[in-house]
Amino acid sequence: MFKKMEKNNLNKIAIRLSKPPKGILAADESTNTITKRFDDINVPSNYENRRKYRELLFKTENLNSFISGVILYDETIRQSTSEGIPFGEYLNQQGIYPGIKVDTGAIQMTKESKEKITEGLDGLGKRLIEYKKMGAVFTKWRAIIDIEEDGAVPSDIAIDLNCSNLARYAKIVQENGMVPIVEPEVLMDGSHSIQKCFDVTSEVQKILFEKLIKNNVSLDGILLKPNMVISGKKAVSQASVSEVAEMTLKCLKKSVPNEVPGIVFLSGGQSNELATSHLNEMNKLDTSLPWNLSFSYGRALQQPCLASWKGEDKNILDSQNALFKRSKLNSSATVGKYSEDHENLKL
Ligand code: 5MM
Repeated sequence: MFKKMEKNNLNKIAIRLSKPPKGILAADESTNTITKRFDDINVPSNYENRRKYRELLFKTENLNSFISGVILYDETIRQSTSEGIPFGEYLNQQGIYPGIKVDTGAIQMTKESKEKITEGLDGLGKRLIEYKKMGAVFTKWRAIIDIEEDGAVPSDIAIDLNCSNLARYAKIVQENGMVPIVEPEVLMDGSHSIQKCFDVTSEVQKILFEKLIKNNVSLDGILLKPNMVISGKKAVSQASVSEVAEMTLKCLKKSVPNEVPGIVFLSGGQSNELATSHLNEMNKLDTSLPWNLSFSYGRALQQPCLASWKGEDKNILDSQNALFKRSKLNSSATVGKYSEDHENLKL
């Protein structure tokens, strides 16, 4: 009985997190990553500046109209607003689900290999108990799959090990009553074609779902966070918006079982506008998909916001307006109602 209730609860949360017109804000940059972002705007990456920046994001007025959940980093979930309200509690008060990144990062697979494997399974159960007490209801784990021209990368072993870890992670998270976001990211670095991205993404998702099923993960209590099927960043010929939308949907229909409640894309280094256009096109193309199709963007929501902030209090409102705008436009894209003209509208 308890198990059934728990399963229903996970399904409800996964649906609420991915249901249009809302999506997820990925604000789970590790200290290394946020330091790189702060370096770009000449802001020192210290504990207080990271806290201030996250506070700015979460206090954006009416963010909850477009954002269903926020993914936090370990340091961030332990921080509070300037009034002393812990971020997990603050987000819950706003009707936004707090989530937590629980992988501990990716390391080189072997000394000889250029490929990476994501770690973080040791002690995961114990960490989840603590995160749950801090208000987190969902989690995220990101595996990174690279593509190289020579065809040797990705190797079968890199796909296999990363998918096994994702499946083991998802099982532990569900056993602790939280929704796992499963993120197998096929990187868009390199000069490969969209067809190559399609082939690798399809293979990775096929193996991932085999492993999830073997590990008895309830597919109706997870969210998939995939890359879109897209040309490599350095490819001479770049696929059009409609090609990206068609090939991404073709890949997902082939690999993702209907029980999965939602698919929330990562932006992976696409421009803000393209990340929005691609999502919009997919939601326009097919209105009878078996899963919710939304976003869980990091850079494509935060880039303009960081650029306007520059670490100065006088810029907080402008910076929040920039986050509000990208959240609203991506929200429109979840229902196929975005148009490029909206980029110029005053919101
Ligand atoms: C926000 O960045 C996340 C954490 O990255 P690191 O562990 O490398 O610091 C990242 O996992 C993110 O949640 C996803 O890649 C989606 O972000 P983008 O920028 O690709 O939309």
